[in-house]
Amino acid sequence: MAYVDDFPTDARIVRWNMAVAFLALGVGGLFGMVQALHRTGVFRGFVSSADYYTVLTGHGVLLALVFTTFALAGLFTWGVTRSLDRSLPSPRFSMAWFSLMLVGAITAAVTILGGLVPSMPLSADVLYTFYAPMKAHPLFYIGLTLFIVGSWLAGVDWFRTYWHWRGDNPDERIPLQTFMVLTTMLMWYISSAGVAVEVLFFLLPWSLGLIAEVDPLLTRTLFWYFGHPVVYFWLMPAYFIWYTVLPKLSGGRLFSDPLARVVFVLFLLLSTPVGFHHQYVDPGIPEGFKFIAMTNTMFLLLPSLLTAFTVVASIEHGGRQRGGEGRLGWLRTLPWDEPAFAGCVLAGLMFAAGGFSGMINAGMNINYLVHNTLWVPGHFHLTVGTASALTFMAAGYWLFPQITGNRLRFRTLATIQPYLWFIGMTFMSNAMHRAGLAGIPRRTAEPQYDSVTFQGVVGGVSEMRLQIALGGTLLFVALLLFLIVVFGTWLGGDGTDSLRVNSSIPAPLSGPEHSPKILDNLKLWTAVAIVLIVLAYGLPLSALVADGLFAPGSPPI
Ligand code: HAS
Ligand code: HEM
Ligand code: CU
Repeated sequence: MAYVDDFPTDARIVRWNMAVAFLALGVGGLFGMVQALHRTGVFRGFVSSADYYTVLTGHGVLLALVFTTFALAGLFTWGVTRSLDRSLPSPRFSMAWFSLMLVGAITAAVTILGGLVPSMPLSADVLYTFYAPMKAHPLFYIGLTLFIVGSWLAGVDWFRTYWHWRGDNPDERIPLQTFMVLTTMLMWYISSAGVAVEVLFFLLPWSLGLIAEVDPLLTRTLFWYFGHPVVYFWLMPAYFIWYTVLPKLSGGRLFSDPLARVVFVLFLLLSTPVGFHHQYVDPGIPEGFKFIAMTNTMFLLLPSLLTAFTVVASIEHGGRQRGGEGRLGWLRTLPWDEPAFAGCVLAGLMFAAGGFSGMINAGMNINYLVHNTLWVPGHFHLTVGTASALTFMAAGYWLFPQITGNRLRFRTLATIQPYLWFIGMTFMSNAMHRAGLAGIPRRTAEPQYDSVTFQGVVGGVSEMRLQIALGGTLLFVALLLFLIVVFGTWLGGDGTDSLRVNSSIPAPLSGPEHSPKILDNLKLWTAVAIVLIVLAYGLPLSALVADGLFAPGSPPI
């Protein structure tokens, strides 16, 4: 039986969330290609340089916020119901949070894109980081608020399902997928409180004209308090797939369930007290607290390094189960023509590179070299733009047959798609990193460098820009292939093929019984997380507000 037969109402929630996610991905990806072409200096016909920032805001918001969160909501709904083997308690409540998120996302998107239509009084050219001093139309902040409240309610839905299950199973360990969902959501509640305060107490009243000024440094600090953990909100659903689905796709089992739990607990503890690593160049924040953030960031590498070990060990186990031998021979027996597998593994490979550029970002001194250059988009197109995005697409290949009851269509397109994405991203991200080292800024429609000539291109700035444009175009083509496959599967099938999907997930090699029960004590970990945040943020934040909540600047501590 496929998931859609066992959980028809939940399958609908999963389908709708995934569909919205992938539509946002399509539109956002188109904007991305426009940006990549515009920045060559040659292919500028699509938007004017003034409109570039509207498009860039649309790209960031639709991809980094809308696509990721809806994909997470789809995957987590599937994971909770599957692993607890029970439906979400109330379909109406589930539709309510989904609708709230959707209305919020559409409101924000319309406000941004309204900026492209001169006769519309809307605009929100504030980029996806939206801190002051840039100001958007109030509707943008209202849309964001609805969206975030919707995501909170989604978490309530998953927690409620878990509590019902707990009532029937008082002594059992939390199933791994649900454990991952709950820890991720706890981290989300703690961190998104920062952005909620920023929007509700400062940006929205300011945009409505209720207060005259805000402290830009305070809004930036509140944003980055949220802005680092949000990157793990994008990553943890990808890890959720790498830990619980990828081993099976490889032909084996998860190497260690306890290690996976440790990783998610570490993310809950350490994701938030690191936000200052986005503010190394901000004046008004004492160096010592930046240093603490750097140290915490280096500790935060640990869960990802543990993941690299556990996930690769699980894949190796799969390869050996399939008959692979020798030190590297197991690599050859892996199912490279299976799009869900290839997508996850290629995403993992790119993430290894993205992780290394992240370590470079995190060093306080070397950050001064790369900050605000194209190096940074190079970094995050490997992380959120591939580790998360390509994994969500790969999960789509595996899940759409299960949530629609239809066999995957256009298999050949699906098979080449992850490779095309990988090649496109190799061009784009590598060139972005190089361009950043050459000092080319990010977030500009007018990078002040020589315009492209087709002679003498190799080795210079022009070559990097061309590679970005070439990579961006390949990525967009890959995106179109993906959309054809998933929407073709959903809309083009007749629902008779569901039995062709083997959706079972085998037990891990080392199960939860090999770990202490304290790992499942979510209250304890949440309390420790809050203590760490108070230590990292207490003093600098109190100094920022000491001279008045709305006054710019701060006295020295
Ligand atoms: Fe980052 C800026 C530091 C991870 C996203 N980051 C950004 C921005 C975004 C972003 C969007 O310290 C820009 C924000 C803006 O607009 O200004 N980042 C880090 C560090 C990590 C890191 C230390 N970032 C992420 C993830 C993201 C993300 C994850 C999204 C999903 N980042 C920074 C810093 C900045 C920054 C500074 C500020 C820069 C500036 O100056 O503005 C670490 O978490 C990375 C750890 C990762 C690893 C890699 C482990 C490898 C694995 C691969 C396993 C392999 C497999 C394949 C499965 C250590 C897990 C197997 C294959 C076989 C064939 C077997
Ligand atoms: C920024 C291209 C996919 C997230 C950019 C920029 C380019 C670009 C050229 C830099 C613009 C600038 O700094 O002036 C593309 C292309 C894509 C793609 C061609 C694929 C078709 C993605 C995906 C995500 C993503 C899948 C996330 C899931 C972002 C974010 C920014 C960005 C957050 C920063 C926006 C800002 O600075 O405010 N993209 N991108 N992109 N991209 Fe992408
Ligand atoms: Cu960060």
